[in-house]
Amino acid sequence: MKIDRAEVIVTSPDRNFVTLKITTDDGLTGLGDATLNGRELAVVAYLTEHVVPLLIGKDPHRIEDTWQFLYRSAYWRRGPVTMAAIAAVDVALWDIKAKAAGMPLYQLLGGASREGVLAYGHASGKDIPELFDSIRSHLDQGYRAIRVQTGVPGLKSIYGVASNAAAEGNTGRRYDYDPAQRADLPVEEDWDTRAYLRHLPSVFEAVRAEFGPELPLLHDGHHRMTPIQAAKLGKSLEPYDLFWLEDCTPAENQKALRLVRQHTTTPLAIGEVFNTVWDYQTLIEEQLIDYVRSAVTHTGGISPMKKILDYAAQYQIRSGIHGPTDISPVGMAAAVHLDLAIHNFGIQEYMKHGEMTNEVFQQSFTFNDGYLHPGERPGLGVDLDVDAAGKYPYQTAYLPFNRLHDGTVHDW
Ligand code: EZ4
Ligand code: CO
Repeated sequence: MKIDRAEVIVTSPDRNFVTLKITTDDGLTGLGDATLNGRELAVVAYLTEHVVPLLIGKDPHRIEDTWQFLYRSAYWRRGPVTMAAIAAVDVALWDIKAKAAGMPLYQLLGGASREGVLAYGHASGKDIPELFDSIRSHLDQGYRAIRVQTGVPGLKSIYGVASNAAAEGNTGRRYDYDPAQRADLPVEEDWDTRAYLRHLPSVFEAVRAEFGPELPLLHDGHHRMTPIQAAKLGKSLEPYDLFWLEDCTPAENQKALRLVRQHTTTPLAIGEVFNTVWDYQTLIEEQLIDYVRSAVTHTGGISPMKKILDYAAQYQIRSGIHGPTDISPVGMAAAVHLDLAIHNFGIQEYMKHGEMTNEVFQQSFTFNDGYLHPGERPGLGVDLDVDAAGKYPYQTAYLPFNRLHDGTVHDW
């Protein structure tokens, strides 16, 4: 079997997605997600200009060799653009191999280690009543684990709070709230860490009082704190028994987590912006985190994710694979197959995609009673309708950014 062609499909149903489709000479197709939110076209160029020409005529079964060749022959290693491009190839080749074997992909990764994959959803509100409504609506949808984000008094617009998100871009053009933040320029939000640190414990106190001690609750700090601020937050949230506190610091400085860890037993999750095992080396070896947050889509695909998670397992660190809506259904399916197969599964982030996205990507994975399952179709179990994709052309999309009240740019 040989790779006959590889196409890069860009589409924007609800939001932008970049998909690699590899077709073999005997007609098998494989899909890989290459979506890098806000920098989509950089990955498109990397794939079409530099990767696709190298794939034609190659044996699609040689997944590891292809991965090593793309990683090492580039000379310029790592980085989100490179690793998203390699991930798309890796996942598409796993899709082809599993279809050739006539098995769902998780069977090739060792088979099921569980019946289903516990997923968490994103509840949010600008204030406590709105947050409670959102939690109730998630519970009604079947979610059994919930991420909690709220507005902070004094701040206009804040990460993770749907109804509070900036409705106006910097262009003067008005946008209805677009969860994909498709905008011609980045939207400016405001931030004040001290106000956030004062407010958040009272939110979790209210949520525990209303919803009881059992429900797993998560929170995302979105890289905004210094190590000592993160330590303080972890400590002040201990009475509310979080499942995890995510991205408490910008974790490029892995050693900073030593300080956080010394001060709190709140479990820590890090890594959605990481792209190789090297980003985790100190965090895993020194057991400074509890959950690995990488996305299959941004970390070079299923092959390296399996290695990172096997390494983490030696230290009793579990998976918490990134799964916001900017991971396409193809990237989600890859994550869910891996989640089902590995022993050290922790939890899977899952926000439902919109109707237009589901029209473009037909999926076999299911969400029932709080658990995801990849389904039993051979391969990943996702098809892409090229005609439907063509109806939704790419739209410029920048992520928002933060400024402090004195105008200083801050981590978003
Ligand atoms: O902000 O994927 O935990 N989830 C997250 C996400 C990220 C987006 C950025 O593209 O932090 O919502
Ligand atoms: Co996050």
